[in-house]
Amino acid sequence: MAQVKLHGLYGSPFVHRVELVLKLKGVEYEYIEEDMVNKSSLLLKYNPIYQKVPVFLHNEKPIVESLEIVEYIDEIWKGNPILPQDPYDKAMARFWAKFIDYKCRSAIWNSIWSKGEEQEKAKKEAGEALKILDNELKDKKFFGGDKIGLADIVGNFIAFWSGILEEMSGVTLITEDKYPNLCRWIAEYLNCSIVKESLPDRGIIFSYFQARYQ
Ligand SMILES: N[C@@H](CCC(=O)N[C@@H](CS)C(=O)NCC(=O)O)C(=O)O
Repeated sequence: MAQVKLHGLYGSPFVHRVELVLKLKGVEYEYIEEDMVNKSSLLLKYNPIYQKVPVFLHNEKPIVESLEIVEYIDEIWKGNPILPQDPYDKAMARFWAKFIDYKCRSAIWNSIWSKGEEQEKAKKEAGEALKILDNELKDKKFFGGDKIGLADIVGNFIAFWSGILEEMSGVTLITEDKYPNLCRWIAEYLNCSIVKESLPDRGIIFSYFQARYQ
């Protein structure tokens, strides 16, 4: 039987991406919680370049970076595919996943954690990116169509972590009146039983960010 291990960190949206895909595909795995203050020698050995989690091991072979891991899992375990077969649709799915990861996530993050002029700039950037996502979802249940796909999994940050950060900081970004399709998507996504099962505890994440914010 294949040996599958995941080095992770409770509450990490990147780790959660991998856990969700493993659950969607019914792959059993061993989970190893890492301590970011005192990184294990195995984490440093498997991910010497970035020294970050998630680190995924398949028969002792390490793979790092959540997007690469998620695509690898999708190729190895074919059931419940998260990427379409058609090359064009696949390219589009990757495009939206990267747009969410690099544009939206960082703009939302900077809107919360920066101050003054920098914060205003980040909020404007986040607003524009979220509008694009809202438009993309106007005729779709999920970014992946009728079922969860790569961009939905990468969007976990918007669906779960953003709301916590907004509430904790008092910075409002995602509202029903501005982004009705995105809000509908958030509700659909969070309502999926497999997503609910694998998300961390909201209260714990809230307290963690609150302590960091003060
Ligand atoms: N681009 C990476 C980001 C992973 C990442 O930032 N992981 C954080 C935990 S949420 C981490 O390991 N941080 C440790 C550090 O920065 O030292 C991915 O997609 O996997």
